Amino acid sequence: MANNITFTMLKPDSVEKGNIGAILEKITSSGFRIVAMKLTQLTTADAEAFYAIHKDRPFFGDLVTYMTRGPIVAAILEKDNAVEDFRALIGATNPAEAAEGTIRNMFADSISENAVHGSDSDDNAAIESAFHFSGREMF
Ligand code: IDP
Ligand code: MG
Repeated sequence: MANNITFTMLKPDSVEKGNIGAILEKITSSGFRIVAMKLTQLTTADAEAFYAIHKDRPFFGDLVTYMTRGPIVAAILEKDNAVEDFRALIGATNPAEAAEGTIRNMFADSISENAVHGSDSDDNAAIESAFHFSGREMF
């Protein structure tokens, strides 16, 4: 797939805190076009599959509990160099290390509850987009 799409989730803490609008504004004003978007909730099986790469990490159980405890906003975003530019926009996994003005710096509370997901490669952007959306939900 071309290097112009990435996949994001506004995680349950962002929805709970009423930050959907503010985070989407930051994303679109940074030049990302919304290709697909929905409010949805992960099942335990969904979260375990989505984060399967982390299944042996000590935080895996807490991660699945966190990611399934309430609705999320899932979206596909388009921009040149989307994966790398979006990772720069969200900042480091640990918000304490995220640069000033990044989404995690502004909206995240901790390394575990860090507001947003961003794909880490073009391959994963394609896999994660297909996990959440059918072709007819993409515009
Ligand atoms: P990323 O979201 O920045 O790509 P990953 O290392 O892929 O970070 O981890 C996936 C998610 O798992 C993180 O966004 C965070 O919610 C959680 N996580 C990562 N590392 C830790 C940790 O050390 N403690 C608790 N939760 C963590
Ligand atoms: Mg990751």
